[in-house]
Parts: sequence; structure tokens; C-alpha cells
Amino acid sequence: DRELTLAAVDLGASSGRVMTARVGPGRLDLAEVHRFPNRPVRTGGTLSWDVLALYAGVLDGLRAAGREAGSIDGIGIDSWAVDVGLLDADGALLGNPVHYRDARHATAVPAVHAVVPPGELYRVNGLQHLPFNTVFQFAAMRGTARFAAARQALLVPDLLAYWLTGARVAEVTNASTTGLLDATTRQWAGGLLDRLDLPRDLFPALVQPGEEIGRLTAEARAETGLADVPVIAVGSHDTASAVVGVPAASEQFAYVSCGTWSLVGVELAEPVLTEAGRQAGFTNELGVDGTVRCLRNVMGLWLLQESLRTWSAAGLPADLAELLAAAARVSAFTAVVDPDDARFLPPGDMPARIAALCTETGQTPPQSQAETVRCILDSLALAYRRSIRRAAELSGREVEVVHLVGGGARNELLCQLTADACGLPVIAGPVEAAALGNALVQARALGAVDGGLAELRALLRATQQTRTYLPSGSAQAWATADARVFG
Ligand code: LFR
Repeated sequence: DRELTLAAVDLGASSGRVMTARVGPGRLDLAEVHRFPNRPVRTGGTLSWDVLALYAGVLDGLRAAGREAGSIDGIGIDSWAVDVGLLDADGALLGNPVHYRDARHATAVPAVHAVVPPGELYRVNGLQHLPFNTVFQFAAMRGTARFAAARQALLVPDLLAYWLTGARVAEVTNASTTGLLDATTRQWAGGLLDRLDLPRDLFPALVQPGEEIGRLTAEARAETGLADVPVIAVGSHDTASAVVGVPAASEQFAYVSCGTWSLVGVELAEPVLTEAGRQAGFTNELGVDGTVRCLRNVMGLWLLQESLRTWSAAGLPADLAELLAAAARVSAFTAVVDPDDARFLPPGDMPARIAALCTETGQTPPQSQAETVRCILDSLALAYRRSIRRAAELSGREVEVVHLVGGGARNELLCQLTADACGLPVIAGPVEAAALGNALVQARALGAVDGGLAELRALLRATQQTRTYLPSGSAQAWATADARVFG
């Protein structure tokens, strides 16, 4: 039995983090060593990720990790999904990866559906229709000089791993978010690629979580001060790592991975590729250890984050803790909206968009900031209720408890409302589920712990703090609101 120190790189939509985890039998300690902003940039009408700044943040973080821990035994990287960097014939990056919230992707949806109708696409890739899925991004890029020069496409964590190691791979959990992977065979969907006229060699060979991607190049060693450390493939889709990081005690659980997005669903052994699943907007993303993440993307805390940004720019109070306290005092269901309305996707004035949707649906719009916050939280809890019930129906999985992980686990009002709305206990935490899942998969690959997801989760339960919220209040009120919003 040996203990290892692992660096977990976890990149979110608004910040990146490098954490170190000390892992061994009975031990799992996580510490944040570096945090840096992730600031998308708009140029020439396109919203892009500043991926070199992110890579610089990763290098700084790895250097800090090595300095604080003495030595590092492994590195794993996870980030948001779907977005790709294109490499030219020399392996150089062709411009910045475009942000999934850029407006261009949606315009390409009809072109893809004209070649592969939505029902057929779903039976192969099993993905919720989101206009930014990589398959649509490629259609939007077609005809650009950048696309013409592209020889390979790397998802963001794979791109960073390439710069660290020189190896080009496609980690499978994140590859499953592109829309170009077959959810049943867990291989690139060659037939789809051909029909969509996407060269097969744009897509590197798949690797599984736990495989070594490569070792730090001389350049990366010089930049970080680290030794010949292996970069291990983890669930490189942050949601895949977060689901590993759910401290579930049995299979009868649903999860809400709650950050900028809320990913709400169940963990299964097989995808649900039914027409009912498609109609309900369910995705079948691939998870660690051959699992399937049958979930829905709910718009998530983005609504709150963008509201705070809007208020702060207007010189209004924007202290989250104070607004949440005020929202807790507002009466429930002053107004409720479908948080997944497409108009909420792009950056912008969320309070105004929410008010407009309330008016359209015959409700009095929130009259204060506190009412707006309450409307957002009630609406999210309602969407979680709806999604968990649908996930259970579609999959036949019984759900006895909801695990809420990620930053949202700090939001007590949201956790309680979720318990109330679902009529189920909510176990909140860990906040850093993605980094923990990332570290655990590395630790197992390098021999510090063993077992399947159940054993990894037992270690989480033994070492991580959680808080339980029991359902309270009127179940009928939520049922009524559900019927009103989702009909
Ligand atoms: C969460 C997440 C979601 C994905 C969205 C966009 O961070 O990875 O799972 O749908 O970001 O990539």
C-alpha cells in the first residue's frame, strides 16, 4: 500500500484550478494550490476561449503543486466538454477554440439534420439536442480557412495533455459529448463521420480513463520544475469526473452536478436510446468504467452568475450571500420559469430575460433582486425534480436519494429547495467532486487504491464532508408548479 500525490487540473467555465490530492487506502485529502480566471474573449464577433492563458495557468499550478508537495506522481486534466482546438499539419493550434456559447453553432443545426435526421442522430450518439454539440460546431466551421487547414481536432483537456506530453489522444468520456461517438459501441461513429463529410483522421485514437497519455516533455518539465511525471487520462469531461466523485452508498441515487450547468440524472450500465429519451431531452454521455451518464443539461447557476454580473455592471448590490438570505425570505413560487429556455444560453441580461419570460407565461415578473434570485432557485429545483423523475422513468432505475455535488452544494437554499421539490433526501457535497473523481481515477491507475466505482465512493464517504437535507413543505405546491411550467 502506498500513498501518492496527484495533481488534478479542473477547468470550469469561469475559473481553472490545480489541486493536489494525497491518496492511499483510507486517505483522500484535497488541497487547492492554484486558481486562475477563465475569461472568454470576443473578437470579430466570435466568442473564444483563451486557451494559451489556461495552459499558462495549468503550468503555474503544476509548478506550485510540485513546490508544495515536494513531488507529484501523476497529473489528470478535466474540463467542460464539446469545444475543440484544431491542429494544422505541423501540429500547431489553428486559432482559439470557439466557446460553446457562441451564436454561430445554432445556425448550423439544420444543415446537420438535413443529412442525418434528429431521430437517427440520437439512436447513434444518444445525445440531448444541444445546439453547441461538436457535431454542429463542425458544420458551422465548414468553409472556413481554419477548417480547411485542420488535420486533427482535440477537445480542450486533450489539447492541454498534448502540450504537456506531445501525445494526441481523445479521452472517451469527453469524446462522447461531441455527437460523433457511437453510444453503444463506444467508438467513433465512422458512418456518421462519413455522411457528414468529416475526415476520419481528424479524430485521434480513443483512450480510456486510467490509461497513461504520456509523460511530461522536456519543455513541460522545464516550465513546471516537475520530473518525468505521467499524465493519466481521467474522466476528462468534468461531469464524468464529478459523477465518480459522488459519494453514493448504493445504485439507487440520482445526481445533480451543480456548477455553471446542472447535470441531472442517473448512472447506468447501458444507454437509453429510445424515442422517449430523445423527446425528454436526455443525453447518454459515457462515464468512467464503462458506465453511462443518463442526464439532462439544466441551465444551472449560469442564470444566477449572469444575473450577478448584470447587477454588478449596473451598480446594484451583487453580494451572493446577502441576496440568497433575502431570497430565502421571499415567498415561494412568486414566479417560475423553464430554466432551459433557449434564450438563456448566450451571455446577457438574465434578469430582463427572466422577466420577459414571466410576462409571456402570464406571471407577474419578479419585482426585486431577491425575487429574481428566488425565481431562479425555485425554477432550478423544479427542473431537477422534473429531470430526476424522467430519468427514473426512462431508465427504470429507482431513486432513493439525490446527491448534489459541485459549487452548488454550498447553496443551502438551493439544496433545501431541491429536497422539497424532489420529495427526497439531498446529500450535498463534496463541492470539489470533479477534482476528487479526477484524482481517484489517477490513484487507482497508479496503484494507490483499487476496486470499482463502489470502492472509490466508499473512500469518498469515509473522508469527505457532506450535509443532508430532508424534504419539507408542501409536495402539492411543487406538483402544481411542475404542471404549470412544464405542462
Ligand atoms: C459542465 C459541462 C457540461 C457540458 C457543458 C458544456 O461543466 O461540461 O457537462 O454540457 O459543460 O461543455
